[in-house]
Amino acid sequence: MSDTRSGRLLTRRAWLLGTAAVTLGACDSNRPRQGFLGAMERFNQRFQSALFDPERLAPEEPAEALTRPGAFPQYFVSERVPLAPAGWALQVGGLVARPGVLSLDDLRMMPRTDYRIRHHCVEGWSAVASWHGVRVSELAKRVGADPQARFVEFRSFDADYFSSWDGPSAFHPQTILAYGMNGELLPPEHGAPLRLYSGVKLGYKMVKYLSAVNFLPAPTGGYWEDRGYEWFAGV
Ligand SMILES: Nc1nc2c(c(=O)[nH]1)N[C@H]1C(S)=C(S)[C@@H](COP(=O)(O)O)O[C@H]1N2
Ligand SMILES: [Mo]
Repeated sequence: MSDTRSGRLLTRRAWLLGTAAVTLGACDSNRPRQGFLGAMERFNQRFQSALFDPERLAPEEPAEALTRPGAFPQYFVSERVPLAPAGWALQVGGLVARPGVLSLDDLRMMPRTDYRIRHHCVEGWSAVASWHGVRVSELAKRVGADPQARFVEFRSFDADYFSSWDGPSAFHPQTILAYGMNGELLPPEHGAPLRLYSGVKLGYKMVKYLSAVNFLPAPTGGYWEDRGYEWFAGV
């Protein structure tokens, strides 16, 4: 999704939401958290969390299914491709025994996970790429995340884009901090130097251009989530 098109997107999403959407004004994106729709959203979140199976894997796609180079859509809320600040490192904090910063090399020395899966954007498109990186669960181990930290927040240097996740989805074996795409270094258009990727969430939950990961006792919303989009957003 791109910010300039959010009005149209919310309208389209409003149709998808059906009657509940009547109160979801495209220009009044804070409303959905209140009243009836807010209650529905909380019910829906609990329902989806309860149904979530942490063992279920998104299917691997065959090599032939790869979206051809250049055809994988690119989204960022900034006007131009966000470029990592000089001396970039990932800040890790929250309820952890060892807060601090990790360089890309630190992350690349950790166990690597690879997969080729399908991406699902709420706008209706999908595409296939292979991704590699380090599991969020590995990062949690490395920094000594407290079991009380049942949520993980991912922040970026792309404007104020961020998202917070439920623990079971964040610690799923297919949820990674990706530094590679299609066998190469992650390109700037797709979130360099580091992005979140996963088989269990819709596109907007997978924060690109990561700057920080925080292990938290409560959720903090997100860029699109705060504009009326579903918080759980499982695929
Ligand atoms: N920082 C940041 N992360 C983001 C977005 C964004 O605008 N900024 N867009 C999200 C959306 S809506 C999707 S579908 C995917 C798109 O990833 P891609 O650009 O690699 O296709 O990134 C997600 N992560
Ligand atoms: Mo998206």
